[in-house]
Amino acid sequence: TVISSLDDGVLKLTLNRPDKLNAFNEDMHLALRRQIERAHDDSSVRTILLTGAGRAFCAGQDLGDRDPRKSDEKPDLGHTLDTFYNPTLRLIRDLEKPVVCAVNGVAAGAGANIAFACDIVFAARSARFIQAFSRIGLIPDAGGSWSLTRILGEPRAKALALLAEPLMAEQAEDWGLIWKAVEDDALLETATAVADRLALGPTIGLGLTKRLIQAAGTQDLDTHLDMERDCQRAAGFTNDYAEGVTAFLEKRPAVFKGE
Ligand code: LHQ
Repeated sequence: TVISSLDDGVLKLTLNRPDKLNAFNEDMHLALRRQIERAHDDSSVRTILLTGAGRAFCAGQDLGDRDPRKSDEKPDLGHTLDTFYNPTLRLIRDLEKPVVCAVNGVAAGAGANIAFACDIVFAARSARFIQAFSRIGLIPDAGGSWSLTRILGEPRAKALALLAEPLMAEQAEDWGLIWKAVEDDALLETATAVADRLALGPTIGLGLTKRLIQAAGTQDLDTHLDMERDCQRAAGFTNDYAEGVTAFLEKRPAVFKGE
């Protein structure tokens, strides 16, 4: 359900249930989580590139997986979030390596919000994002009610969530929800080039940068300046910093090893 390949430090993960528009069943949840855990543990992984097979990125939860009509008991969706979505969301945010997302087609429900949790998001011009939850009586999960509000502010977050209207890739770029909308046939090439570049970067410094930017929204400047000090201290101890400065002084490109 998830195709993985590791090339030159880029762990490419392709959600692969194309006839269900890559909707999540338990198998795909666990496969994706295993791969992100691997990225945490394996120093040869220096960047993740996440995309979808076929015409969609991801249609969110597989709504046919457990049909609520077929059970007498009401489903506990809080348990589903605790067991499947939230661990993955936390893993993506906590991974101190860049996660690039190439949204190749429609991203609906949790599928959209997983994309918004990634660090650098490209989308095909024809892709659309849908907060489909309100169509079926649910709330925006997978961090959506948090990230949409933080990125867009209440008026746009509320309209997207309450109306569940599709948001086209270009509009998502204009609103700052994603990094760039690109021509459909250039999507994978563009996202791969960026992932390749990041995988050759000073991984520890990039990871600390990600940590700082994520923390900035929730702490005051005083606390944050202390955190910058600590992170810069750690960055200054890396071999990549020594290499970066040496390469600059020698007027040659730096060769970072991610250590
Ligand atoms: C699907 C799905 C799908 C199954 C397309 N499931 N088959 C968390 C906690 C626990 C439970 C609940 O959920 C959550 C988080 C969530 O993500 S809730 C939101 C779940 N997602 C949705 O509500 C989106 C449902 N899908 C759609 O609205 C449309 O399929 C979109 C707008 C994504 C695409 O529309 P179209 O391009 O017109 O394609 P389609 O609707 O014809 O879909 C193609 C096939 O994929 C079709 O199957 P079929 O056998 O008829 O060819 C769909 O049934 C299947 N599919 N999404 N989520």
